[in-house]
Amino acid sequence: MNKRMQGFALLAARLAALLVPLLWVTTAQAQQQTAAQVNQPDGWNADLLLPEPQDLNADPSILEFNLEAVVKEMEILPGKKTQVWTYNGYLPGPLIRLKVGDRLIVHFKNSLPAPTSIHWHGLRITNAMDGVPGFTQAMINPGEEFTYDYVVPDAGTFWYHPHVDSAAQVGYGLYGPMVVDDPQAKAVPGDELILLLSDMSLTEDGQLQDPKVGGRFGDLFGREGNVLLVNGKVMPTLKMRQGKQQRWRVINAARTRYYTLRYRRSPLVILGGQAGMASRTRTVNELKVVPGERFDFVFTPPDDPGTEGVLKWYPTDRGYGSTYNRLAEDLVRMVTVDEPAVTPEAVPELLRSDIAPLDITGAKEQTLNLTIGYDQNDDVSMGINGVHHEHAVPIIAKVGATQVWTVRNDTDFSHPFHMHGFFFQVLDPVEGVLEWKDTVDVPQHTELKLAVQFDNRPGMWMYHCHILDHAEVGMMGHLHVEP
Ligand SMILES: [Cu+2]
Repeated sequence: MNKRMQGFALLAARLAALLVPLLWVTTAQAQQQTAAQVNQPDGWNADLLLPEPQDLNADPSILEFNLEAVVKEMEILPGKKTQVWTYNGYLPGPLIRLKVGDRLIVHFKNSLPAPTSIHWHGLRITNAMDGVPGFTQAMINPGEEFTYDYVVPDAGTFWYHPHVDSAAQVGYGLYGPMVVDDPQAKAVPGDELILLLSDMSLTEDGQLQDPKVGGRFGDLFGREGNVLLVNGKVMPTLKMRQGKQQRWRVINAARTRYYTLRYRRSPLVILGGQAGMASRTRTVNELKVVPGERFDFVFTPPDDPGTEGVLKWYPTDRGYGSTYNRLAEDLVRMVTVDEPAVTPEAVPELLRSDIAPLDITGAKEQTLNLTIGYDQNDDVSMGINGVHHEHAVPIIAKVGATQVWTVRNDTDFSHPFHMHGFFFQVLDPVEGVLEWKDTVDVPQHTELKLAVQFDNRPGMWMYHCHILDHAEVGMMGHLHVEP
């Protein structure tokens, strides 16, 4: 081979070295499947599945079942026995799954050593079914029964829990998820995964901690459990495939704990959550979920095949001392199976067109100051406009009226504001996305304006801080909707 030929051969070899991987990459891309073409990995959600109740009613539009609140011994910490307060012996309680317009009949029995009730968080149901003893029903004493019977008017992710001694009872394990589907809702990619987040305060030997532990400081700061649970488990495993989307419905059922969720800063496409879908999607890399709040979003697994990670709880600034000296804590073991990555499907941007801003022309205005003080015994006493809920004078609203509530928080702690029975719109919403909510965070030293229209469900309704320790020491008010 002469010198010139050698030169050609070298050039050809270099070109080939450049082109072959290029061609290979192009072919590999052409061969990559889309998320729609593959299933989730086998047993992907096995560790996170929630039990569903046994339907006693043959009518497909009625779900009727027995629900018993009962103490059950469980192993939360390895090798330790805990007397958990449960619904039907499950932690969390059974998943209630309905369609818009379905009727729910729950034959509830209290087999606990204390009185209780069930509040159906976020549902726009009749006042008599709202589960607040002294206002909407009588207390359900140990051994007594009560039937909850109502029609579910709205789609969304909801949950249920006691409205009696709630900081203690929710802390002991009484909560369960509810999902109401709308068959007309916009189709979005992703297989559904319900993640009910909670925490529990346990002693080293696995006993439930005294719900008033920490005394005055516990009341003020709110009590965060030392054991983090996802669907009642410590560090469950989730399997996923890179690029194969999952639709997560996250519910914060903790008494006090705020959750900041992120996973390698991968985008979370928020669909809404509380009262079904929002008007359109918005995308975040990090999501704050406050007590009582729910989010519905599309998660795209970002990890390489055959690798593992951990979904963590990150400290959230909810006021004085809430992030100081605190580290991230583990929530879910995230296993990406060793199967080729797939190309994610597109998520539609517009989700629903039936939400318009409420007309607030001439709406009556109310100002609610969330307040913290001390009583004559020097115990923490919280309230609204300086009034403890035991002395609260109801806000009055006529059926059909629209009001604008300014919720002002001049305290050093954030307060998640929850209204029973009605949805509101936050005026000046995040990124202009319109959605219906029943729970929203009011960070320390800020205020929010909410518009709410009172439809024809008269009665006495509660609104309160969903840090349950705060509600217990008075941060709750009453709303009387008059016919
Ligand atoms: Cu609060």
